[in-house]
Parts: sequence; structure tokens; C-alpha cells
Amino acid sequence: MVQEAALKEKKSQATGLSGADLLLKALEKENVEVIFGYPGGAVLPIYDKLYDSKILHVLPRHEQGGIHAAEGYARISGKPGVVIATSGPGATNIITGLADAMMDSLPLVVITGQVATSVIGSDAFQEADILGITTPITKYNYQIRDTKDIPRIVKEAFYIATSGRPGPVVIDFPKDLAAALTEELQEQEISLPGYQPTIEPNLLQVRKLAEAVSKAKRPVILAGAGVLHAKASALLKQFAEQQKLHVVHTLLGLGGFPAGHELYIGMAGMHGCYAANMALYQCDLLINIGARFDDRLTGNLKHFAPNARVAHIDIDPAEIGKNIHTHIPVVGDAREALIQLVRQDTKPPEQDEWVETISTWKKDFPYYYENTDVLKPQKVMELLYEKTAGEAIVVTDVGQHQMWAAQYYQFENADRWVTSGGLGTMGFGLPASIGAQLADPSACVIAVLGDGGFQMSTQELAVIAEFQLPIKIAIFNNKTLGMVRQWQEIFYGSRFSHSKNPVQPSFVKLAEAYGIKGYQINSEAEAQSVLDEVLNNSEPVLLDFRVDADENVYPMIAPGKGIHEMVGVKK
Ligand SMILES: Cc1ncc(C[n+]2csc(CCOP(=O)(O)OP(=O)(O)O)c2C)c(N)n1
Repeated sequence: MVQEAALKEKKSQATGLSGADLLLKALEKENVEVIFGYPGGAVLPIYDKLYDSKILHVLPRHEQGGIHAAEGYARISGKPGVVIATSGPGATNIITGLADAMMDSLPLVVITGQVATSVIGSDAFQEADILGITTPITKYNYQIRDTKDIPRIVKEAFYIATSGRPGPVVIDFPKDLAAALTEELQEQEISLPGYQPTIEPNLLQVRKLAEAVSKAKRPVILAGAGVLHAKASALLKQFAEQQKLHVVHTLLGLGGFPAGHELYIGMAGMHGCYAANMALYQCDLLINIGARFDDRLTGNLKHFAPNARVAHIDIDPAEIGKNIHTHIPVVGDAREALIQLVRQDTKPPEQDEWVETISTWKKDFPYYYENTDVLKPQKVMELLYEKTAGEAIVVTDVGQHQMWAAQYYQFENADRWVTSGGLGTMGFGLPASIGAQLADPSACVIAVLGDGGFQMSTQELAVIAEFQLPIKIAIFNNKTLGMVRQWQEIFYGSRFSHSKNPVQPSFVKLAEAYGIKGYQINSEAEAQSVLDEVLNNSEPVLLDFRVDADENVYPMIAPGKGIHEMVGVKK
């Protein structure tokens, strides 16, 4: 035994490789191009190796910014976002991002530093039980206990993050193992007997669904982000066109089907359009592809698609029947399911009356606002859409501006939309736009933010300045926490409890302090000319749009109400 250990030690010294080296080698093997990381004591052995690494390292100015940037990167690139945070406070600073990525099914591989194995459990300096804390908000988590496991664990982490329903994976890495010398290890196979995601759908179920389509009188497709994760937009279009089926999107699914297509109805849900919500209410066949029947979509479950047979295609069997009774479950990848569905090529349903009804709803009840001399947020969003020909990547924060972006930016293409849907995380937008721009450097990236969410993330202006990322930061500045103010106005008798920002810095001067050009915009005419000036240039810019503070987002389904009980619908 003693001899064996001595031999191992000798071999390790001969290679000169540490646990941190093995980690970086494994990351390189996964073709990692960028790491969003923040150093600290427990990850110093890793940072020492990063000093010589080819991988681009982006230093956010707060770990939460780093993980949101990784989410933006993952959403646009389709590759996992990689994050490093130190133990204790570094790791706890990324918790919100993990929960956010878990809710929105974004693939992340997150390496957290941990105290040395000899002191784990002793309340050592900067120790936090990251496995315990992150278990409910990760797809999986690991703690490295032996350097020989590093290549396998990294390989498995990338596989788990990206396969099946994507999600975040944490690797907790004790400092002593990162520093320890080790042998060069050979390629290791992954070993996950308990994790076998179903990709190919059951053909009998697909046939059942195809039959149901051919018999339907009022069919509608509800397409969620699963279509985007599966890279299935082209197939969705093919299937919808083949069967003449109308499509409704969830908030996260926007761009999966072209907004200008005659079969597109619009976004459904709490602030969705009248036609989309009514189509879900009155349909007799609902084909859910890659959406999870979230409560902000369905409203009161009692009134959701009450007369419909429900088909649900989802890669995660846990989603089927979770909120809505499902008649035709199809477990599998959306892309594979659509390939099979298109192959069935059954006779399209007879639905003339339904098509007519949908078209009347679309024509008679579009999104509506009254334009006045005060700059309207909806007008700003329309201008952003028109002046980028619908081709920008739009990244939002959370609040009213997020809903106006979803309503007024017409996405023709997939993977142009980044928003925090499930967790609704303020402070997400600005850092996520950094990741989106790094994933697609030539794209026009617009960060649509509220003044509240922007102030939760202003430190990340430093990253935008450092890398000269040409992000157009559009702040919808209503000097209030607008969505909270809206709810207080409607449901709490206009008692605006702590929802007005009492002090606000000059956003233009703040941008200038980072060397970023800033503009304050007070009218539609100014908006027109400033946007013409800045949208095509290759520099970062901050646009402080002073928008109407009293504007509300409509239509709206109040909490507890059914999907057909929208208020604020105008003809
Ligand atoms: C981290 C976090 N805290 C609180 C909230 C609750 N919340 C949802 S929207 C909102 C107001 C957002 O205000 P602002 O960023 O100015 O955007 P606006 O609604 O005015 O467009 C708040 C406080 C949240 N979603 N996230």
C-alpha cells in the first residue's frame, strides 16, 4: 500500500498536473469559449491556471451578473454557459441565477470553489453548504472528492446540462483538490444509468395526435421554449403549414414561429393578446409543444381550454399532467416529435369557421395604446422594432417594459429573445445582454430595462465598457417600479406603497462615468432621431427614455381569473 501511494505521488510529480489543470483540460475538451467568473480564495488554484488559458475569461462586477450573463450566452448560443465563483459568498451570490436557469431550462455548468476537504463541515472561513443549498434549484450537482473523478464529472456535467430538458449543473470543487498534484488521466466514459432522457417519442402516441388533428374543428398549437431548445422552429412551421394550424406562443417561446406568418395568432397569457387567449379558451384541440402550462399562461385552471382535448409534447415526463389534464401525452424531443408528425401527413382538419373567428379576433382586438405628447413606452418599443427590422436580439429585465417588449417586438426568427420568464428576476437583463452579445458578436443587441432593474445591475456597465460591447441599453424610465405600481393601482386602491423610486441618479452621467455615451430622450421625435443615429453604430450606448409613468400593461388577466376574462381590451 505504502509503495503504491509513493508510486502515485511520483507519477503526479512527474506530470506536474494539478486538479485545476484537469478541470481546465476538461473544459477545453468541451470546447468552452468563455467563462464568466469571479476569483476568491477557494478558486485561486483554478485562477492561477486560467492565467495561461486560451479560454476567454469575463469578470462580471458581481457574481449574480456573471451567472445571468452565462444564461444570456446559453440562450443565444445553444451551448452551456460556464461560471466560476469562489466558495461561501461567491457561491451564494449565484443562487438566484441557478434558480432562474432551472425555471427557464437553460444549460449551465457552474464551478463553485469549496473549502479544503479537511475542514468541510467545520464552519471554516467562507464555507457554505453549496450542495445542500443548490439541490432544489439545479438539475444535478457534484462535489469533487477525488481528483481522478474530475474528467468524468466535467463530462457528465456538460452532458446533463445539455441533454433532455436542459438545466444548470453545479460542480463544487474543494481547494485542496484543485491544488493537489495528480496523474494525467485518460478519457473517462460517463456513467449515468439512472439518467436516460427519452428523445424519440412513442409512434403510437404521435399517430393518436395526428388523428386528433384531422378530426378537430377548432385546433390550436401552443408553442413554448421547448421548440427553441430543440431547434425545431423550421419543423414547427412545416407542421403548422401542412395542417393549417394556428400557433400561439408562450412568453418564453417567442420567435419559435414567425410573427408575420398568417397562421400566427400572438402571445398568450396574463398580458397576451385577446385572440391568442380566446383561441386557448375556445379550442377543441390544444397541441402543447414544449410549454409547461405555467400559471401566468393559464390563468385560473378551471377556465383553461375547458372544452379541449389536450395533447402535450414534452421532453420532461414530469411536466405532463402536472397542471392540466392531458389526453394525448407525447414524451420526447420536440424536434423528433415534429419530424414524426409531419411524416403522418394526414388530411388537414376542416375548420373554416374557426379560421374566420381567429382572423376576426386578430383584426378587431389588437394590442392597443393611446399615443399622446408624453412619450409612450409602447411607442418606443414599436420604434425599436421598426428600426431594427425585427432582427435584433432583444434582452429584457422584468416588469412592464418586459411585457411591452413581448407585445410590440415582432420576432421573425428563433433565438432572438432573452428574458427571465419563470423566476421573473429583476437585475437579469443587463448582464444577460452581455452574454447574448458575446454569443453573437455581430448581432444588434438591445437591452430593454426598467429603471428599477437597471439599478440592480449597473455595475455590469464596466464589462460592457471593458469589452466595448455594442449593446444598446434602452431604459424605460418611468421613475417607478412600474409593474408593482400597476398592481397597486388596480388591486390596492392606488396606495403606492414604496413603489416610486425616490432618488434616481442621472443615468446619462452614470454611463459617461464608464466611458459609455448616454442620451436622455423625452419625446417621440427625439426617439426617432437618436435611434437613427445610434442603432447602426458599433459602440455601446445608453438610452434613457423618459416614458409615461402612468401607463399600464393591457390586456391583463387578473389573478384568479380565467384566460377569457381579460381587462383592458379595446376595439
Ligand atoms: C429580484 C426581484 N425583486 C422584486 C421583484 C418584483 N417586481 C416585479 S416587477 C417589479 C418592478 C420593476 O420595476 P422596473 O425595473 O422599473 O420596471 P417597470 O415595471 O417599471 O418596467 C418588481 C419590484 C422581482 N421580480 N425581482
